[in-house]
Amino acid sequence: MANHSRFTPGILKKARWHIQDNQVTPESVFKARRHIVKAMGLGAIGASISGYVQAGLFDLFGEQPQTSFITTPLTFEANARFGQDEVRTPFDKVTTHNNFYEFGTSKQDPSDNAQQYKVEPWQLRIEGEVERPITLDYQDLTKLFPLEERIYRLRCVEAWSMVIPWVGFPLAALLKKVGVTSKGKYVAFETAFDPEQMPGQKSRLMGGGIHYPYVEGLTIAEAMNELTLMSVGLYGKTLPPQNGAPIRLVVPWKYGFKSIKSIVRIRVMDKQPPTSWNQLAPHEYGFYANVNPAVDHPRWSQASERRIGEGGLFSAQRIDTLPFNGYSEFVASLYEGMDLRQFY
Ligand SMILES: Nc1nc2c(c(=O)[nH]1)N[C@H]1C(S)=C(S)[C@@H](COP(=O)(O)O)O[C@H]1N2
Ligand SMILES: [Mo]
Repeated sequence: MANHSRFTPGILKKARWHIQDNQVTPESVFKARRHIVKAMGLGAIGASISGYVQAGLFDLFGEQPQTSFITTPLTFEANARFGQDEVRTPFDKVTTHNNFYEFGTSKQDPSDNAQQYKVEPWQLRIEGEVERPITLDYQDLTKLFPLEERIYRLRCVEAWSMVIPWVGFPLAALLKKVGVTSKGKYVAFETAFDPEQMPGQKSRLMGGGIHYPYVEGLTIAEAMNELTLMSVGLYGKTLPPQNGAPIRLVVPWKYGFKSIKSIVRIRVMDKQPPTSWNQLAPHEYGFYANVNPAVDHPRWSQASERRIGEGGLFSAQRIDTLPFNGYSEFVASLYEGMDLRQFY
């Protein structure tokens, strides 16, 4: 993928996405907040307190509420299960170091070019091998299912990683609502196609050669796994456009390119759907794309990764990459008996 990022578009530079200081949640605030929660005897952060209490703690530090459509209290229970203790990548890194080729191929392009992206009205259609196909409107995305925070590692195939507190609901909840038929073996996802708003879809150069719309897919077992999240927010707020507003997939044990952004269509199918990076470079990017330190990318090692934290990209800490990105206990059984070198 790195090789496809060599073009610097140099056009359509709009004002940089501006984050006011009082809207940033720096790591120091989280550490202090954690301290206070402990001092108050509330136990591990997130394990036992509601979103409202957390919001109250934010207020203690004088943070301004940011426009957000997430108005219901979040639950935090899942974090105790999935590893809540890792240091979160700061908000400003999560929202300015992105891959979203519809808005350009450099890491800064999405935050520079996606700010005007209109997500309302939005329609997300769920169809195919389902008993009750539905179309969700913008409001439904944050109102139809209870929302949880899920602090997950995100491991990009380019060998960098982050820790991101997503907000969302399990994809399984949505699939149960529509009812998968006995023929449903795979789930296909499709990003919005809107070249007027997405400059990368207009210019082959700016869009990195991907054939749009961007498409992705999972097996039905992967889609139903408890880790698989439909995300509508991060850091407790509505998803910024560069991170895939208004709704994107998050599959934490797979390379980041599986976590498709700004989804308009989910189709349950009887056969394996095509996927964008596999179409572009099939020998480099497979359908499964499970994080695997033992299987190198043809052009670079996957044994370690740069964890993006407080400092600049080049001060990022290099750490070992874990099989299934550290989520083996939840997902390894899905691939029992499979040769992960062949099904990369
Ligand atoms: N539609 C679409 N979805 C996408 C991409 C993209 O270019 N277009 N990039 C993927 C890649 S390579 C990664 S690493 C993640 C990055 O998510 P983030 O920018 O929110 O960290 O989004 C994935 N989803
Ligand atoms: Mo990625």
